[in-house]
This record gives sequence, structure tokens and C-alpha cells, in this order.
Amino acid sequence: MSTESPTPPAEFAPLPTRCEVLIVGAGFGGIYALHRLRGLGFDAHVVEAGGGVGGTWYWNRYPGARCDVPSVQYSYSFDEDLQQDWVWTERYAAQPEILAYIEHVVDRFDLASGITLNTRVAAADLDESGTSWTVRTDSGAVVQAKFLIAAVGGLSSPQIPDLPGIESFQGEIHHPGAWPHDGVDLAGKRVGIIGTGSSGVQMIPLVAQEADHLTVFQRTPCYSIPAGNRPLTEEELAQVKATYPELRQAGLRASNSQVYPTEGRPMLADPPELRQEVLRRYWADGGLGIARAYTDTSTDPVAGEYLSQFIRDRIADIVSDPDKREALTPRSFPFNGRRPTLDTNYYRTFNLPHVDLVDVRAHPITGLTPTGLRTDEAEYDLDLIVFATGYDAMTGSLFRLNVSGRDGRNLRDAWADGPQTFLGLAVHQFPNFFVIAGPGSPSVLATVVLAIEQQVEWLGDLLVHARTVGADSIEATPDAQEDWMHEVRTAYEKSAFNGVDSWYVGANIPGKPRVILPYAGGATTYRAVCDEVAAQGYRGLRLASVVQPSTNA
Ligand code: NA7
Repeated sequence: MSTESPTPPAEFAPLPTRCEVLIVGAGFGGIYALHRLRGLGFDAHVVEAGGGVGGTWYWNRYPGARCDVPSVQYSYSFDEDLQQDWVWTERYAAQPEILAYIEHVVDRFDLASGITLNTRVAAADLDESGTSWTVRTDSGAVVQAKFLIAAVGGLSSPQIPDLPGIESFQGEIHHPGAWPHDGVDLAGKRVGIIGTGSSGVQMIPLVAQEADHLTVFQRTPCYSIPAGNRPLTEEELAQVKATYPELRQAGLRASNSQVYPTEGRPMLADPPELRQEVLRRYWADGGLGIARAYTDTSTDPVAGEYLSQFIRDRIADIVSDPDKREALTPRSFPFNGRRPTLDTNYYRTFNLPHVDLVDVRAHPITGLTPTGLRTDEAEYDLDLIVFATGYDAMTGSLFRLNVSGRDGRNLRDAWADGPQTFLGLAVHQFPNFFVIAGPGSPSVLATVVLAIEQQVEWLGDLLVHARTVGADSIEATPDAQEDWMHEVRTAYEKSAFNGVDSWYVGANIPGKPRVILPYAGGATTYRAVCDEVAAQGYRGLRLASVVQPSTNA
């Protein structure tokens, strides 16, 4: 089964040999960067490895794939007509609908003529002058670009653990982030799913409906909240559309850009019976709003623990088998310490007689065999294994670009001890190279579409500024980068993620440096810092005119 579309539709463009701005990736970030930069008069072009646009939403076609932010918020805000015209059919859109939306945006803004598909960047090298990039693709094509923007997505480098015997397994192996376009036939099969992050939690109930037998291999139990997904009514949509600008403004004021109803008071101000009543109401409504029902659940550890225990109690209500129940109950970290998951019938699925749960923290996976999987305790016969084991988050997809900056230094070496950026956008010694939704920015901790819009717009303004002042080189200064990394560390230390193992700190990849990847200080604070930097003439960035105008034609 193939994960690639064979040939791109005719309206997509061939790769140019030269452009002003080369953008890598045709997901939410790359598409908006193309649209915005074109509008500002730049000759911009997108190169995309996939056979279609959509990025994450092009690749993640597994059963149950959907966003965990309400659809009406998980969408571009830059064009009022677009948000008025598009009709979301569900509270949380499923992958096909999000992909259709992205394709619609590409059509609507006539972007296909600036996108080349089926082309992976193999290497990007800074020219000697430090003012342009030579980008090589996997097919040997070369593009010269003044500016290079990586919009490659924080979760686009699928991670499959290097287990002994993996090549000997005779059945099928899949990863949610490279799901075959023509689907996977699960009927009559003994399926194993390794991993209980968002991908595993979303697919487990649906795989259980089709497979003959399902074994879930869980290393860390998650706190999963019922999504409460349902069709959106015409009245609800009309209500959102009547107040879309206000909704977006409210998003700008929220630290993770998401707008939810709230009681507007601290949990600890309420007596326990009222807390229970409130939390049960939010639990029944579904979604991540439960984390915002009270104002102190992410700032006061006592309130955070109360919510954590509330969720543990709900797991106990649902899961009937005592061993499964205990294994599914997270106790080693608080609700806010890792990314929570949204589900539809996740815990209930473990009550089905053909669904087993194996605790691979207690009994680690020791390898694969020709017929299945082995832990240090038992062997499991399987026809198909899904490695829902996550991604080399936030840096893996950047390293795959093989970017070399000043003195030929590769980004992988420059970031050997963890990513170093200024505002998550620029990197010292990598002039004219920018990253969208990368490490050091809020991205994955906010509504990523809105985080992307803010960065793209800021970057567009920066490039206009450089053009106005005649600068052909933009580079983060070492001091500004160091100061920003200090901010990133400080924000992490104050956050609920501090000290908890997760992909936010690289803990899911053996050997990856343990440093916080996203900026945890909130999207509002981040935006204010970016605005202040711009207002101060792009403090922290060195803008220079290196090549004489006559030789830079
Ligand atoms: P995640 O959230 O990184 O989840 C990966 C899961 O796989 C998680 O439960 C891991 O356990 C587990 N895992 C990873 N490696 C192993 C090995 N070697 N053995 C056993 N279990 C393993 O990835 P997802 O794709 O689910 O979600 C990514 C993001 O997409 C998500 O946060 C949303 O933003 C959407 P661990 O917790 O590391 O013990």
C-alpha cells in the first residue's frame, strides 16, 4: 500500500531554479506564508514532500484522526470571507474535512501555482556571502533562494523505536503519521497498537470495532477527556459566524489562544460539592474546556491535583476490570504536566472482551518476532502492529532538511545540546533562515493555526522592513538568542511541564537532549515580545547589506 499520491494535479507548479523566498512545507504554515508573502510582493515558492497539500493533515489518515481544538477555532482567521464561507460540520473536525479545508484555501487564493509537490529537500547550504541559500532536492534539482523558511511542522518526523527483530516481523507495520491512503484492512486481524498518546487514543476505539482482537501496549497512561464530538447545528454555526471577530479577539487574549466557557473563579474558592458539580458538567460537555473551568487549575498545584483526581475517578467509573483500570490510571504526573488527549469512547473500549491492555512500563517490549511482539514476560501473536509511538518532535523534521549555515555548520551540530533560536524564528549563524512553529515558539502549546498566522505575519513585516532598508542579510545576534533561550527555560521552569517526561522535553526519543522544545510562557506573552522586538527596529536581529546592489540584481 502506498502513502504517496502518484502524480501531482496539473495545476501545481514545477520547481523554479531561483526564487526570492523558498518555503518548505505545504501545511497550514507554508500555505499561509506563500499567500502572505505573495501579497507583500515577494516571489515566494513552496516545496512539499507529499503528493498533496495539508502537511500533518495530508499524512495522518488513521481512523479517528481529528483536531483537539474546536473546528471553528482550528482554522485561519486572516480572511473574514473565508471564515464566513467555510462550513464546519463537526465540533472537532476529522482529518478529511480539515484536509478539504486546506485544499479549499489553496484553490481560493490561487496558491497551487506557487507549490511544487512530491519533492523533498535533501540539503540547504548557505552561500559564501551569507545572503542566499542553495537548496537541493531528493531528485537532484537545485533552487537558489534569498530567504529560506522551514514550515515543516513540529510533528512530522514519525518515530518507530529500533526494536530487535523488527525486520523479521511477517505482518504489517504502520505509523499513524504515514497511514496508507487506501486505508488498512483490519477485519479479522489480531492488531497490536503501541502507544497511548493522541494518535493511539483516537484510533483505539475504532480499531477495536474492526479488528478481531486488539492488544494495546501502554507505557504511560494518559489523562483522556471525552471530546463530546457531535455535528455542529446550523444555529451554532450562525452564532459563531455572527461573532467571529470577537471570538478571534478572545483567542488573542487566551494564553493558548483557545476560547472556552469558564466559571471565572478559582477552584479552591468553591466547596468540594460545588467543584464536583462544576467539573462533572464540563466533563459531560466534553473537550479541553474542563482545564479552564476554573482559573487556577494550571497555576495552583492543589487545584491541578484535584482535577487530576477527578479524572482518575471517572476512569474508575468507566473501566470495569480492576487490573485494566489501575493500569489506565495516571498517577506519576499531573493532568497539566503533559498534553492531554481527547477521545470518543476510549476508556469504555477496554471493557470489550477482545481488547487487552499490556503494561510495557512494568514489562518492557524486548523485540518483535516473525509472528508478533515479545515483552520480558510474554509473547503476543499479531497480524498487524501500529506504532503510535509519536514523533521526533519539533527538531526531527528540521534536521531532515540538512541545513548548513555559516562555515558549513549543520543545524544538527549547532543544536547538539538542544535547539537555540531567537523567538523560535531565527537562528544565529543561519542568516536568512526562518522557522515557523518551531522550537522556542508557543506553536504546539497554542492553537497552532493561529500561532502560525502570528509568526508568518511578523516574518512578512520583517522581510518588508529588510527590503525597505536595503538589507540582504538578517541574522539573530548571539546575545539576543541567549536571552530568548533564558526566557524559554524560565517559562518552562514555572510551567506544569517542569520535570515531567514528555515529547515537549524530548524524553520520547532515546539520546535526545532533555530541554524544553516549545515556549511555555503563553501565546499572548510571546506575541507581545515579538511586537516589542519589531517596534524597536527588530532588536536582536542584525540586518545588513552585504552584497553591493549591482552584484545583487
Ligand atoms: P505521542 O503523544 O508522543 O505518544 C506516543 C505514545 O507512544 C506514548 O504513549 C509513548 O509512551 C508511546 N511510546 C513511544 N515510544 C515507545 C516505546 N518504545 N515503547 C512503548 N511505548 C512507546 O504521539 P502521538 O502521535 O500520539 O501524538 C502526538 C501529538 O499529535 C499529540 O500530542 C497532539 O499534538 C497530536 P510514553 O508516554 O513516552 O511513555
